[in-house]
Amino acid sequence: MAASDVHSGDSNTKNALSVDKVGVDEGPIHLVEAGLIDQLTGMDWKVNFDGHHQFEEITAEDDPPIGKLKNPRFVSRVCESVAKVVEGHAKKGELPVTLGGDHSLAMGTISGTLAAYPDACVIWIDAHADINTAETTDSGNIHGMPVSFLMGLNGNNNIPEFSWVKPALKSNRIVYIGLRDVDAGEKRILKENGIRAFSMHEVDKYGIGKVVESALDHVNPNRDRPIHLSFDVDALDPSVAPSTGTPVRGGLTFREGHYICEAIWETGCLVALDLMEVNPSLADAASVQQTVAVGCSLVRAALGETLL
Ligand code: NNH
Ligand code: MN
Ligand code: MN
Ligand code: MN
Repeated sequence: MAASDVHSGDSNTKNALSVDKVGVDEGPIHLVEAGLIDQLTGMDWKVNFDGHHQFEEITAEDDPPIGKLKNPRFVSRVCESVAKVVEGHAKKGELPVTLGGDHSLAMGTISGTLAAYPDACVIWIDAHADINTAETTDSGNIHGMPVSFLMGLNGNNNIPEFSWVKPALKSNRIVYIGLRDVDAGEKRILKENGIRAFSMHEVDKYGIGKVVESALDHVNPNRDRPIHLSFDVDALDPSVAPSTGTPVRGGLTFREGHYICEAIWETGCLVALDLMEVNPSLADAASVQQTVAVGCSLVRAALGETLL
């Protein structure tokens, strides 16, 4: 098996401006402490663990909102450095696994993947579409916006702090599975750009097998394009993955989540993986342990662990 590269990062400050998300930076530490690296090594992966990327924090006074965007300089700086790290590993033929941290990091990871593999497609597993723009966002949380930056929907990214983000992701190269909490502005953006999304309604109606097949047919009809899988654990039902910042009921079952990972692995096209939004600070110890165990298990499934 080729080398995989595991690293973790987080783009949330612990300052007062981000109290709503404090703790998500602990997620990667828990995943690693639960033994993820050894588990992958046991599956015959040669794992290069980069360690937990540390970033110089920018204080709240030095990072006031830009428009509605919270912690914009810090988030941008972290994502830009993650983009370089992912690009570097991908160009060496390694498979970067990024543990978050909040989902704004995908702005970095997907930028890195597309720099190494310009024809890559993205499979985004989430309760949310994360495609708000600087204009449509209500929360100002950049983790609700990474796709809009990757697609160049913010007036061609004319917010200077984010000008490094190349609008490299085309609307027909991303597909969503698991959506059930999509803001009104996001619904409009999805429609206007003709972006294919399989909500929980389609999962119920067709079953996960058919949904994954249709999603792949859309972004990767010949199964020859590199795939970046960005998995937000809040796609899973809160009964399966409770320790996350914005749980939404009616989510994917344990098996549906794993099936997605297994089916994408089976294509042989996976080139990068994100596991995001594990937040150990938001629940009791048993819920944290359960969520961390599911997170590790999803990563193993996406990297080829078989049931038989
Ligand atoms: N749509 C909301 C926002 O933009 C919530 C996004 N929250 C997420 N996304 N956890 O995955 O703030
Ligand atoms: Mn790395
Ligand atoms: Mn997300
Ligand atoms: Mn989400």
